Amino acid sequence: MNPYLDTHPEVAEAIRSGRSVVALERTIISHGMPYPQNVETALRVERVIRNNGAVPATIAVIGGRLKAGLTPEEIEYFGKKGRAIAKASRRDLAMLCARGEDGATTVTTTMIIAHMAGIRIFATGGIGGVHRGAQTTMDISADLEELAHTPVMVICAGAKSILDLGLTLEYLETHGVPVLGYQTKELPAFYTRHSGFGVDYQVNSPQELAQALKTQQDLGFPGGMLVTNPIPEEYSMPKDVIDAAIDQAIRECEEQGIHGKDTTPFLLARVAELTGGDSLASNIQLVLNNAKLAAQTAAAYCLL
Ligand code: PSU
Ligand code: MN
Repeated sequence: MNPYLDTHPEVAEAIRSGRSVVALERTIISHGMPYPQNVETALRVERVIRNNGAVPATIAVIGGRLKAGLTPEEIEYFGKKGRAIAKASRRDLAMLCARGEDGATTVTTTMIIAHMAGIRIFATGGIGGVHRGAQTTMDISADLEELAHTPVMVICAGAKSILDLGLTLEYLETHGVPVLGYQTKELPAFYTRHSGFGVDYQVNSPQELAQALKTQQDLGFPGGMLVTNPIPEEYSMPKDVIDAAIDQAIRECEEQGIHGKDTTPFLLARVAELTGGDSLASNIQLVLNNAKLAAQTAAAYCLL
């Protein structure tokens, strides 16, 4: 067992007894929404996981400890601190542990901690990818590299077109990460169901997803799988509204000279501000939708 890992007793017991567990990303609480809505949403996502037969393991770094599963008090603590808690990617984990600090995990670090704890399936909102203009900035999210190396299935709503979606797919192909579309052949773009890009395979049931994961593991492949689950039709946003907000946010990002680890949080916050409450409501709905599919897939995995 990793000396820096604290697995919540309920999560540890579920893993020991072969019950289904779903990991959740802390950024959903810290960086996506204001308090107290972030805490309410985090607890609601955990309830959806439970209602679909799995145990939730929300992941974070608290006081230099890698947490797989949080208590309601810890979720409250994180929600209150909000953006004051630093975004923690792979390169940050050793320093946070060494200094005993807090960190809000990204997709990358959630995958790392989930894998340490023995959790195979993880539900989130959107993943990082190849940024527009990466030809010169070399800004490519560590999420893609982690998907290539760490055997966790990530269930998301696709990627936002703050990224270059075409290059993101190319990168995943080069690194051998299968991109699966849940009941769709088209890569969803988070707020909208459409991107114009195709996925590698359409998969139609949680059972099929569970079988795909099991097979990849039986083959001894080291990496993960990316499942893209389109936002439910009734919550999807008009593509032109989102595209206009994203274009403006990217312009402002360039004008203000924002770069490095601050780029993604800046773009996400700006798009949310520009589109107001609509995008927040959509965001919550797609996370709930992904949590449900992840729990159903985890339950199906346990039966294999
Ligand atoms: N994209 C989204 N929502 C998110 C993120 C990206 O649509 O919440 C967050 C995730 O935590 C993701 C991280 O892992 O940003 C990627 O950051 P970067 O591009 O700096 O690697
Ligand atoms: Mn980056």
